[in-house]
Amino acid sequence: MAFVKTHDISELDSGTIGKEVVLGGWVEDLRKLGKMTFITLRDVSGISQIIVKGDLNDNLGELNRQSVISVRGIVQETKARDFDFEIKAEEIDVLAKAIHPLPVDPIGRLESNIDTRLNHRALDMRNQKTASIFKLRHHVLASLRKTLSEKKFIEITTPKIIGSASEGGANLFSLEYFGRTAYLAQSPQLYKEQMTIGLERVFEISSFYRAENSHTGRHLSEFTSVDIEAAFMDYSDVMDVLESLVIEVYKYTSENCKKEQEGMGHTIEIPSFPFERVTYSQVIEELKSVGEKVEFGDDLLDSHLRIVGKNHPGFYFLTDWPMKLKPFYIREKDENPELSRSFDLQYGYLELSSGGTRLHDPEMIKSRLKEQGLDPAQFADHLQTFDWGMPPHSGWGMGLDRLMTTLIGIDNVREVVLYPRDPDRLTP
Ligand code: AMO
Repeated sequence: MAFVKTHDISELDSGTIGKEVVLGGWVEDLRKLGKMTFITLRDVSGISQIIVKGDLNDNLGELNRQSVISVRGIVQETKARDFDFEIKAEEIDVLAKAIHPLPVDPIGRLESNIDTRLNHRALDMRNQKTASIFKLRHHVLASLRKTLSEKKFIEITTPKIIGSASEGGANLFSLEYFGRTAYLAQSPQLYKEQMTIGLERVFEISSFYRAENSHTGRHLSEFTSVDIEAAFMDYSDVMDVLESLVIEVYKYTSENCKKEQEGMGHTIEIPSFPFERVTYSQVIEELKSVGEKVEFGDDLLDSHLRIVGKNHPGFYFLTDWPMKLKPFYIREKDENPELSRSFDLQYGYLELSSGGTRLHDPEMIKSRLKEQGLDPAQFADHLQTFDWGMPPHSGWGMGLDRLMTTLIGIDNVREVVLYPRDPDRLTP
């Protein structure tokens, strides 16, 4: 049984004509014309036509769509429209048979709803639209890592099992940990801040966990966060980093992911920049001017953000939020301590990222913790690091899954996550 490939389909070129190759993949289509069989073979890189004359081997009669085969044969030119080359088969091995009916149609001719597709995600991945999304995601991650490395950020991996909350007490998943209670990390917030002591600029791309009972297209219980933290930077500096990172992701994928865009049926458009910077106070005035009952200090509801998103389409920063709406680690503005040095990056109504300048006076952090009903004693490990020469620092966290939806022009993060976890979904 030959199952080790000599080539991926995309590697066939004029130089391989007349040569013997071994390909492997899935039977996407199968047509018999007299004594000839025409197979469309798909592998991760593309499709090829296989021409089989007569019965090459005994089990070929049982061959059906989506079974896995390996083909040994000679590459030749083709007149068929959909293929660059074809293979004159000399040997075909059926490596695994697909059992029909399959729960979703991997060709996508029969559309399945998202729940059915997620319940059979591995098979859904043979659908070119789905596969293109995850290939794109791979390139997005590569682009983010490349740009952040060029900006001298060091990639770190912080613990996901933690002893106390990093973002305050709400939305924490707890678990039994050798007789104690532990939690799943909501973000790398405290660790990434601590790492600025030695590494100055750090980033992390990892899964984080929120026990939010939200049933929307943008909330998951397990999401991928891109986080940075940088010493000697203010919030406007890390906004610049974020803006150039987002623009670079769009440019990189628009140029390097042509096949993926074709597969998704979506063209990636590079957004205009610099992104607008709108203050929270400006937005409150905008909302009041259209009759919304909202005052300085109120959090912006989804309905508010939909109005604001219409006024500021595309990417924009929403800056200078009231301190009372911000987590304990965010620093106030010197000229107006009611306001914070903070921002969200918005895409229309969608919040993609939030961040800001951090407090770096431990006494201030303690009093902010108390104000927010949190116990400073629970944060002792973190607070002691501020006595070891903590530099002023700023950072942000961005939802990778949400960023992906903006690139693709869709509104459900479940499309871009392999096996999404939400209040209703824990399997597969
Ligand atoms: P925040 O809680 O705003 O900030 O989260 C940052 C970004 O993470 C994404 N996000 C989510 N994505 C999907 N499902 C969720 N349940 C979910 N929750 C958050 C969003 C959001 O903008 N420590 C701070 C960041 C910082 O200041 O560095 C934090 O976690 O895109």
